[in-house]
Amino acid sequence: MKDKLRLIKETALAQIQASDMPDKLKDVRVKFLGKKGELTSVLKSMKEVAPEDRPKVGQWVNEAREAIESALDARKKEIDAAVLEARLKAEAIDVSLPAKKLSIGHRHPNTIALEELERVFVGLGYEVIEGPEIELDEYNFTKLNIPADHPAKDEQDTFYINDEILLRTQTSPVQARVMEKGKLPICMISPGRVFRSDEVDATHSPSFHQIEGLVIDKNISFADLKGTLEVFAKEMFGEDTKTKFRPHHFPFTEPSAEMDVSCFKCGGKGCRFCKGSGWIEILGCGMVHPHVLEMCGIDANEYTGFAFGVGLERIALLKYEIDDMRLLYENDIRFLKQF
Ligand code: 2NM
Repeated sequence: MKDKLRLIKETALAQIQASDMPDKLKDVRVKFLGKKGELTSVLKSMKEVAPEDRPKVGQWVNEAREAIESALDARKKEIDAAVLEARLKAEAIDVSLPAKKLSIGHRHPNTIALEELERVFVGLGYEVIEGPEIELDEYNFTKLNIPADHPAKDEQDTFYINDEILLRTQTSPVQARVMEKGKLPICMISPGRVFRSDEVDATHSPSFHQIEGLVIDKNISFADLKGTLEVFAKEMFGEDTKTKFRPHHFPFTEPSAEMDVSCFKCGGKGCRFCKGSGWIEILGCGMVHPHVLEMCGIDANEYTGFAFGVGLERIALLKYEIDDMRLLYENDIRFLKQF
């Protein structure tokens, strides 16, 4: 019996030493000390031992168990230490490696141009007011003196959701809504996304951005319009910029005009940039049509006003000398970062 126990103990100790992972060690523990383990089976066979020998044999079994247990504990400590060591090695941080660069993006040229333009008009006392991109036909067209048979209302030009609802083709419905509220005077710009059913090319997109301005008060004249837009042109394109107003037609203004600025590339002499003319077309404007004032609940005998509309992309393309509008929508950071 003594020999058998010694053999068990020595086998166990050898297997403990040979274990190099916590799982293997656990298997050894089960194999020798578990319920069906080898040492336990010796205890179970105690009835075959003569009664007077039992205390002695019991003591041997206990000694063997204690030896195996303390060997298991010692080996476990060694294995845990080795596993930890290996993990620390594997997870070591090389503090000399360069840090990952944080990419913080860049303001879009549209945004830069918009903020510049807002800075000018907010400086002149204008409020910035936004409104819905999905509009009623009534606000987008009717109240702006665009009658049912006007070509701008053609399905070719406008995205209709149904007979009454559409994607706004301009931001003037925002201004119609403000006029209708009846709080006067009004001095506002409304920037935002507008939609027209256009084919994509270098100068067209079905979705682009506009900034429209509106001033309404007593005694507002075309002189106020000219003076205001002249200040805007100089602030936006440089102190030496000249302006020119050409007669035009818009349904919501009368009289109406388009404003050109002297070419900021050649100073007006004529170059490739201004296609030899020395002038660059910038915006549309005019005195708000009395029909529009009346349809929006303003007494046209007492109040007058001017309005203007600027295409944001057009300004951004000009200012940053970009020759294709599609570049503005590709969101390529290498392109956007240049401005
Ligand atoms: C333009 C040109 C001329 C305009 C008119 C109005 C309103 F609401 F007062 F009728 N807002 N914007 C206007 C006038 C817009 O864009 C080229």
